[in-house]
Amino acid sequence: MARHLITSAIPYINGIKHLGNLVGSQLPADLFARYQRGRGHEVLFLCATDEHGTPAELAAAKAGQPVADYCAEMHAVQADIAQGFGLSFDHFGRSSSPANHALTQHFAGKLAERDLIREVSETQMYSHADGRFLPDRYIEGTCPNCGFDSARGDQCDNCTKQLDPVELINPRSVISGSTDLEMRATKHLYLRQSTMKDQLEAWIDSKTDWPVLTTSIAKKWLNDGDGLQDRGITRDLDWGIPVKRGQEDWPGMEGKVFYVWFDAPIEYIACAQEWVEAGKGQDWQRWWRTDMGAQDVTYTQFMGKDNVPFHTLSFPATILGSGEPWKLVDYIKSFNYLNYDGGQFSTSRGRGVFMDQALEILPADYWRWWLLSHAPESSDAEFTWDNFQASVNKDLADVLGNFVSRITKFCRSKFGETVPEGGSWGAQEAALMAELGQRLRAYEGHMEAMEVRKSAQELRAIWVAGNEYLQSAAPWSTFKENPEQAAAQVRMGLNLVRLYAVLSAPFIPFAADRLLEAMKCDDRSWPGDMQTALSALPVGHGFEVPEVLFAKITDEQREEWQARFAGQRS
Ligand code: B3M
Ligand code: ZN
Repeated sequence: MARHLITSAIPYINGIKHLGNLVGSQLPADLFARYQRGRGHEVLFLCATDEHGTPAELAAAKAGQPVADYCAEMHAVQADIAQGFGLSFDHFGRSSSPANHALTQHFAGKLAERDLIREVSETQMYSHADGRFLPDRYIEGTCPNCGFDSARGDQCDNCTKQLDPVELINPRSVISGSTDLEMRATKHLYLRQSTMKDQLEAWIDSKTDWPVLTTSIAKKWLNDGDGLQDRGITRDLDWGIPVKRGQEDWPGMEGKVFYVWFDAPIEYIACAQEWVEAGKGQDWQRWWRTDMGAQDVTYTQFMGKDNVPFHTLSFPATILGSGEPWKLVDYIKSFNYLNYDGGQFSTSRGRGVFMDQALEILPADYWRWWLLSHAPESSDAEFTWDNFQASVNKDLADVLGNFVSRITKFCRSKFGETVPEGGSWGAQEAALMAELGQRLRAYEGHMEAMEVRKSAQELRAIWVAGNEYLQSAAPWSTFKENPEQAAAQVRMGLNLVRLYAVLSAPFIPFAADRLLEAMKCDDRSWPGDMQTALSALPVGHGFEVPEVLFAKITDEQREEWQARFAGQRS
């Protein structure tokens, strides 16, 4: 049994995420976690809300709430929606947890001991109109790298470059819009990641199996211009983790907090501690400390491409720099963007479908299937309502749903709701099993490699094979001359339903549960040998015809939703 530590990028607390966010991290991470559990491996799958920094402060101010209250409320909202989507986190933590406070301060202390932090007296943007410093997202302007006119102080969303607010051209305050800004003196801590450049580069270079999307972004920031830059890891904000060296105060840093991107990845570790504190598990060190059991853990991270620099450079610099035996990531699966109906999803403009709205109109599995089978892996992808309707109706309703309905209903009408006796399997069944065996190995290969789209295609081909078998075996015709043989064919069909439930569960877990329930079976064991896997439901085993598994999306629905989600979420 292998051990898999899996983390998804932790979503910002500032509101409900859209489907583009979902498919870029949490959903594929869930697919992988469910698959590895299905294979019988030990999995710890962690996610959390990212509660610090300017996104949290700005959103709380907009909601007119104290930021701590806002975060507590939104955490519960996000946890609930995650559950609605079947995201099977072992724990959904909070980056504002006491565990993360302590651990973040611990890392800062270790880095300081090892001379990897320097204090810098610098000037920062101060807004007269707002009476405060404007770090990160409190400031917007034109990107000095690509010219995008709404780059934020900490990062350009267009070209992913990590920025410093003072680098922006034509800067303005996000709070008041004021351009009456002044450079004022303040003191901050910098992580000396430039001194770790060679070490980080050697590490990235050793990851020859990583997606090019991941390594190319890392290499770009390692080698572009003057190479890897030291990063400011503190901010003049009220909300966040107070700057300390371990448990000691840090002279000159009073009233300052750590930068959100310093503490957010540390939450991956703290989340495992929260998981233990919540009574859900024991021994978090076994997953995170290579001196305490984590040496045989495989650690995989999932994220959108804009998060890659922090995970390939800054966080590894923190971990390696500490000199302590923390587990480093083994594989980073990153994603491009999902666009929405001819434009971009936009949280600020309410454009696109958000997670709560998606669940209001259709069951989670419809979304899971479309999103995963169209995951933006090799390039950006686009959601359109036509495409969504076509995929759901064809793949889920016509192929899988129709198969299940035909075979179970036919059995009920001729043999009753039990697996029928008689006849035996011949050449046709042997050919089907050979094809399924081959396709299954391909499916496993793609899932292991986290090739999400290819996995979906293979799964669909597995469903199609069953449909084609049913079509050509045609038990409804066979029955007239040879009811015994028809019984054998029906036995195959019913066992395929169980097999499909097991294989499809990582993609469409709710439908899989309903199928197993209808087949009155809790045997979820992953198939090895096909003959055995397709004999799990023996002669005489009772079942029930399930309710319609997937309803088709009508043209009226499609048009209504397209209009409804064109913009302006209230
Ligand atoms: N919250 C950005 C995002 O949601 C950020 C990820 C943190 S991962 C440690 O895209
Ligand atoms: Zn840019």
